[in-house]
Amino acid sequence: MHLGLGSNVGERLQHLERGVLELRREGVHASRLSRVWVGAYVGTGPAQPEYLNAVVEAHTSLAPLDLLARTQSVEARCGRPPGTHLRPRTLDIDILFFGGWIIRNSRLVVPHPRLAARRFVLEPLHDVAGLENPAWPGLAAQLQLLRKQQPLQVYGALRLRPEDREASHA
Ligand code: PH2
Ligand code: MG
Ligand code: MG
Repeated sequence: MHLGLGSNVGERLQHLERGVLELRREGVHASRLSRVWVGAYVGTGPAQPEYLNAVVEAHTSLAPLDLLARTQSVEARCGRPPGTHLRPRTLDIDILFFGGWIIRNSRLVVPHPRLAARRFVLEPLHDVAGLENPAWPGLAAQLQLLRKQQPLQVYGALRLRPEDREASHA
């Protein structure tokens, strides 16, 4: 499964790192970490500070809705109050893919419905996974297009000690 992490408030890199560690305490084990990317807020509404984004490839025995509940409790523990959807936040964790599953219910839609419109998702996803997923064909071509439209740069790496993770992108 693949999770997208984003932060645009406070110590952004630390929030992403804490997210990876807290996820593991919830039974969500990162096996690959993307590089950390930096770019302007993408979306409508009032302007927002610049984001750091990363993608984690992880394994878990949790069912999708249980995984969603755990990601939300990690967001809360990392300082994100409820009701900050579409607002600046210390930590956002989105379920991008759950293997090749297609899930649509009132609480969860997977693959993440906006992932193909966001370079800040596809670029780090490409770091950890390549872009071929049966649940969403055509992402490699889509990334080529977004590279001309949405500026994004490599910011650095998640500073997790080797014993803090099971494997890494590097
Ligand atoms: N998340 C959003 C909306 N816009 N823009 C960037 N650059 N990074 C994000 O993580 C992001 C966004 C909604 O969650
Ligand atoms: Mg999001
Ligand atoms: Mg979210």
